[in-house]
Amino acid sequence: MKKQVLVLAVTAALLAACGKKEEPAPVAAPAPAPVAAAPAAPPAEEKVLNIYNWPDYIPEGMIAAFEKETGIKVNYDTFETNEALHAKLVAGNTGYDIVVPGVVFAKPQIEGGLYQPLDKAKLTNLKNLDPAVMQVLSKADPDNQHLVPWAWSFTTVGINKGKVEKALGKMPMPENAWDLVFKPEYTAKLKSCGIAYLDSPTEILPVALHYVGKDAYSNNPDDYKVATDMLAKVRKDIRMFSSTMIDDVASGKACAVIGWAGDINIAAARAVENKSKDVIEALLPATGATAFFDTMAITKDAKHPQNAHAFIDFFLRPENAAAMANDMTYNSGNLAAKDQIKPEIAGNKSIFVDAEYMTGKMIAPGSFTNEAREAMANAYNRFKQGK
Ligand code: N2P
Repeated sequence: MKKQVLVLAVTAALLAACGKKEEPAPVAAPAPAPVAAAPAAPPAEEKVLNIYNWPDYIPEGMIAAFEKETGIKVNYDTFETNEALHAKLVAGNTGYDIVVPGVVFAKPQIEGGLYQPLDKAKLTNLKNLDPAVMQVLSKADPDNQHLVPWAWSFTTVGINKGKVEKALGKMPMPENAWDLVFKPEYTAKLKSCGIAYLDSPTEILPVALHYVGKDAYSNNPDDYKVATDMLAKVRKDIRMFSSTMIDDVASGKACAVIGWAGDINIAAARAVENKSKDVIEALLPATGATAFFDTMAITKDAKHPQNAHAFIDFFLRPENAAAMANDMTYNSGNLAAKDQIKPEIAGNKSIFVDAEYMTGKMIAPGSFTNEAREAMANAYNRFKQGK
């Protein structure tokens, strides 16, 4: 009864705010106040949590373990690009409590008021996080008020080694791995075994900009023109655009890709599981790759903020962060998980990247203005359509 009165009170306030003059309907008459009102306690949440994350990005069994421990039912949906998540958030009323934006997009989303600050008192496991990763996130989120890391990796070139070597014939592997996907001499050869690009303007333009000697996070549309002039020359050699290419790479449908190192490593493991002889590798290009950091954030209008905090704190436990690395080949920025990482994962330089490459070559995330993102999307679409 009490709840219904509250809902009606809110409706009445909204109507008043809209300047409507309707008489309240008889059913809306206020119910008698409860005799002794309980002291204000946070309203109990229904045992539900709605999460929106990228595909192939959570260890098997993690959701079930959380549900079992807390009795909270998790609804888990996926999106494939930052652009798709952004459009949904801007449209509003997503129904999601936790979403997982990349920091490049999280900055404008925080500035646009799309997230609520975290209640750090509820996050006892924050202490497990690597201060260096929090420092990266603070560029988008001053004082780390809204974001905690989900996972990080980098956008790079992935290859099916045997297929690429065969397609190149006498041509040696280039010194700079980006040549494989951006230089016509190479793409003309690799076309036969399949080149795949991620399907997102803000994934492809930054690495293309970097390749043509521009700032990967340039906000200048003139630079996009230089990048798309380069891309236009190889357009005919690109077999597919996909942000879910793990199986395509594992099954040999694509031999050279612009993809996420974590996904390329999953494809490598899958090829082994499938007893394929193919060796799949995520490369560390000589000129650098673009690091990305995906983060958990609680939406402004989340209906289950307490459950969201419970899930975030659960995820920050060392064993869960370790599972992200061991099962998903993604690094989660959790220092306390270190001792639980399997040696073959800890030794994989495309997961746990050397300090030298990290500081000398890896390109840190930047940010784009709304106008730049729009110009970038137009440039990318023209390129994709071959115009
Ligand atoms: C999907 C991983 C998404 C990483 N498997 C890019 N943000």
